Amino acid sequence: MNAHPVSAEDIETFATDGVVCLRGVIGLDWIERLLEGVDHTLANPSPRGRLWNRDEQGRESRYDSQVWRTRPEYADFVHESPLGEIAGRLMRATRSNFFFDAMFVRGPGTQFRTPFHQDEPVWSVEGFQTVSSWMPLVPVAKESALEVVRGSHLWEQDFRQPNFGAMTGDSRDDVVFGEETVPIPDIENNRDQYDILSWDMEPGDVMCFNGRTIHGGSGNLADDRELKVFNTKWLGDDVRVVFRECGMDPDHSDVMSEVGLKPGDRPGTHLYPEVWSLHA
Ligand SMILES: O=C(O)CCC(=O)C(=O)O
Repeated sequence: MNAHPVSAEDIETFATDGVVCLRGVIGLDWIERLLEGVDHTLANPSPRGRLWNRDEQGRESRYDSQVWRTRPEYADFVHESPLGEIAGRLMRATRSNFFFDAMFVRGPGTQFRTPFHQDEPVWSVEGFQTVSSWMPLVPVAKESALEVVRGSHLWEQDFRQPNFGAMTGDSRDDVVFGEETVPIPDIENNRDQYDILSWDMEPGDVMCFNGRTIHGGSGNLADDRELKVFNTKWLGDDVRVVFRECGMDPDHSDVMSEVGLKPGDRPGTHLYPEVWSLHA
């Protein structure tokens, strides 16, 4: 048994592939509490709640974020679950700060898939040591799970990311890259040219990926399957605040400024708490 919740092999896989799927690292008591939280949030969306998609049959894909500041089960999970340490060790960081949460909920049979994209280029921070931990709260089949392009976190080209503001119709999410930027490759229509990974996952499993790893998908659900995902995002030593002219998703520039964080600062304060430290 490992002394730590991740093995040396997991850490190496995360470094080379930009993703690792960890099995059974989150206790089912956490999953039960988070499911209660998600049901509550669905009925009472936060100001960051969005409808991502509603298809002709009325099947919906919903998103919410920063819910950890609305209910204790989420806040407890951020502070007390093993994920802060898991992320810190995967990043080979000396400390791990919580960044934000994102929940993704799709009704039974929903086909809608998230377009392939990278996260870090649209965040209000920049840096290589980041972890996005995609954690299904219900069983999900490989063909309906999030997909990632193996090794894409190491690609040096900066890409024009899809504008999720256009998808939600909400200008607060707008990120509009200049026409001079290089569009992200059309992975969906050229799948055989990419090394795409996804896994059958059970509650308790977590897919951890670098914020620069290209990812997309989910959806494509069987008629009797819904999908509820709670994702937490984590930051390591080299991450700094940045306010991007193209826009940010989610845009934290106002709340960061309110607590005195400015470009170049390492994220901290009660908004981005340090949850794990190698030397603690
Ligand atoms: O689950 C999804 O549909 C999208 C997930 C995603 O983009 C993320 O976790 O950053």
